[in-house]
Amino acid sequence: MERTFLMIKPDGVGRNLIGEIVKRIENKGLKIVGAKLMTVSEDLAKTHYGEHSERPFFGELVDFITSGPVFAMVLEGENVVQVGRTLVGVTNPSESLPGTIRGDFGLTVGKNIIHGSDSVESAEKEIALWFNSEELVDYSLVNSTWVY
Ligand code: FUP
Repeated sequence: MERTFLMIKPDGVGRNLIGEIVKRIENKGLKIVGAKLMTVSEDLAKTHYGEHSERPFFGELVDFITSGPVFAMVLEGENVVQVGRTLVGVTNPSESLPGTIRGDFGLTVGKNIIHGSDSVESAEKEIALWFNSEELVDYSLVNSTWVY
């Protein structure tokens, strides 16, 4: 089964949006197989956003993501990378449609509430970067017959 990585950023955690976002994930029928509240080291932030290291906003991005706790999650489900991105919305919250997490709760690109892996390949890399294998739980949902 496909897996993806989602991370509620310091603005989402600081605005008490963990429950609201987890509710949307559960309502959609996705399975949370790992989750943790954590602070992000500068090293982890720089590795996670490595592809943006030459961009002018990189310093601010690293400062922001290390500024307070994040809520990191691994989700499992059919086509979950794409479904996760659909729930999250597009990068700029001002262009993200109502009904998406960024569209409903965000205003500026620098503080866009949540991260979601953008491909199966980056999901695999990000899960390995953020979670140890023993932090990921293998179990069945009660309603899995209906969801899958
Ligand atoms: P996304 O995959 O939607 O998170 O978007 P990107 O990987 O393109 O960008 C990663 C993060 O960089 C965004 F969440 C916010 C930040 N960013 C800016 O601050 N300014 C920009 O112009 C683009 C991205």
